[in-house]
Amino acid sequence: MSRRGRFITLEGGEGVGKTTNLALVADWLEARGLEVVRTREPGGTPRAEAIRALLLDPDGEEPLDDDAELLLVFAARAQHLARVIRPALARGAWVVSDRFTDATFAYQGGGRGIEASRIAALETFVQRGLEPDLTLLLDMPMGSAQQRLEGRLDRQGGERDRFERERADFFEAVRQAYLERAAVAPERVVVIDAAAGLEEVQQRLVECLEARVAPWL
Ligand code: Z5A
Repeated sequence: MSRRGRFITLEGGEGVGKTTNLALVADWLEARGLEVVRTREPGGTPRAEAIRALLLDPDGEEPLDDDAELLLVFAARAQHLARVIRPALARGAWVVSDRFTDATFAYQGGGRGIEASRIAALETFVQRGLEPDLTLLLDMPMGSAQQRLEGRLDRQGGERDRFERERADFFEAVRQAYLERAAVAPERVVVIDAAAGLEEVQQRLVECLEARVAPWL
């Protein structure tokens, strides 16, 4: 009987290096002969990416209601689970996702102030017990992450999305909510200090993969 693949997520506030380091994690797994699916949330399928566009579109005359935002996040997740994550895990592939439900507890819970019990109810409904095997939480003070983001916006251009337009206290609440999630689930969530230079952060990530993932292989 083939074994179910494993599910790894990268989490953290904006600009902490999730996208950059997802490549390192996926490459590390592929180098060990595993099939790896690289994906992201919100998104990961064409319909879920369409929902992502709705979520990130800056508010115009009609601001997006907080509950509507929460339901859209989970609608995208249901589609992503059905079309990408569950089939991949079932065939024995490993899935590495840039964000998953910890982001909902952090942004919609910590940032928007929605009660955790309402988010947990949707988590149960949509995920039916599926959760990541390992979550790498890249953590750094908000100001430094904002500077990285500014640097990228300066280099690549583009407008700030709906979330990037939020105020400093929103991002501080997001960071604290992430750290609280890590504190209650230390067996799943590993906090990585992401404030160091890229080389050092990646060395810490590799050490974590050696310690936590290598024993599963
Ligand atoms: N959202 C939500 O509200 N609820 C949910 O449930 C989910 C998501 C799943 C889009 O996510 C939004 O969706 C997000 C929350 C919301 N809000 N925002 N904003 P996203 O993941 O696509 O957005 P993001 O967090 O803004 O991603 P990002 O801007 O791509 O950041 P990142 O992936 O963490 O960082 P990066 O692109 O890898 O790195 C940023 C820059 O820093 C880049 O130039 C790198 O070269 C540089 N970098 C990276 N690491 C380092 C180090 N160590 N030193 C120096 N420079 C570095």
